[in-house]
Amino acid sequence: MKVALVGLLQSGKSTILASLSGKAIPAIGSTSIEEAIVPVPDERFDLLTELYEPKKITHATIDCLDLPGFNFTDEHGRAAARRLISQIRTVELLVLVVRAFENPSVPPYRNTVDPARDLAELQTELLLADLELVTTRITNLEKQIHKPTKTQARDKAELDLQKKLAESLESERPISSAIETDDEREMIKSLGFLTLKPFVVAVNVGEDQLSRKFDFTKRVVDSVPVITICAKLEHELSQLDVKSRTEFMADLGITESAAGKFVKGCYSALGLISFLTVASSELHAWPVQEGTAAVDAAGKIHTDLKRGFIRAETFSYDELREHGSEKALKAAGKIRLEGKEYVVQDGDIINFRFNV
Ligand SMILES: Nc1nc2c(ncn2[C@@H]2O[C@H](COP(=O)(O)OP(=O)(O)OP(=O)(O)O)[C@@H](O)[C@H]2O)c(=O)[nH]1
Ligand SMILES: [Mg+2]
Repeated sequence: MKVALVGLLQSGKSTILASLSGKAIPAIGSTSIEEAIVPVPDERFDLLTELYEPKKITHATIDCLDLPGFNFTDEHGRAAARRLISQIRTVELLVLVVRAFENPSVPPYRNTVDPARDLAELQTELLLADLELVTTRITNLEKQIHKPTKTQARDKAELDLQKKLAESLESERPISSAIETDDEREMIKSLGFLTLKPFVVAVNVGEDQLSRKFDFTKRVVDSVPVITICAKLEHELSQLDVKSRTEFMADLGITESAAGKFVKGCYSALGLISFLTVASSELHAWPVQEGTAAVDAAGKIHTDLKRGFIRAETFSYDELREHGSEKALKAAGKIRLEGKEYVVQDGDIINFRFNV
């Protein structure tokens, strides 16, 4: 899964990512896109490791792009931002990072710290970037439809759709709100519209604002996850050993790590859940779309498992914890043999039986 951290100048993107990935923070003013892998923390791994003593543990991972901050206050900055934006059209999810922290040594964007305004500006710029793409596409299609090509009917349909999208963007509504059918979605899939992508808002708060709540209802709908992270603090925490970190977090009243919040936000925006396997002495977490059938989940692991799928031997993590061991679960009749169509649930522990 690929996500991009985008935000205005010095909103704390690189510090957030460094605290999640352990990678060093790139120098301020860096103009290149950095990439870092964030391991997905899974609290279920602790008990499973204790019970199964796996030789290998494989976390799911999120591939994160860290973009240089956008600066829309002058032409040079706008051009640079446009170039960067064109490079993130293939990511699946955007994390919009906005600054809420005060720091006298880091001058704020447009001279004041205002996360709601910054979020609005970011969203408007994403809309404008999409509008530019739609406009170009309309110009091309208008020429194209006069040629008697095989795709003429399709091109005409797409032209109508692009005009509808232009209208939506011009009235400041994202493409996601204008798409009505799967067919429409399919028609524009390859263009990578930014305002069609799911997104998460990450508010970078100061050390003294850890429990501050933000209301962005005018800018985002309820289903958009809003997470708050204190990048500076989290980065300091990430440098500590596990014991000191746990103590420190307890002292500060932090109940969930930044990585936990970040990953939950991304999974929720993308509609992902994870199932687990403990086969061949390897503990492995697998992210899948909510609603995935067992046979397709098997295919995530290997095509052979999908092709030769017989049954999914399944139990839930919660029941395992409750009963204490797989043996006790078996005795209680809690291990199910599910078929191809079974809808995989978050925390299912699955052993696929297959035959090829
Ligand atoms: N006080 C405080 N300072 C922070 C926080 N997060 C980031 N900073 C500081 O803000 C500056 C910018 O942080 P970065 O993480 O480099 O921000 P960025 O968004 O990656 O910056 P660009 O890529 O240059 O746009 C650094 O000096 C950080 O130390 C925070 O939560 N609190
Ligand atoms: Mg940066």
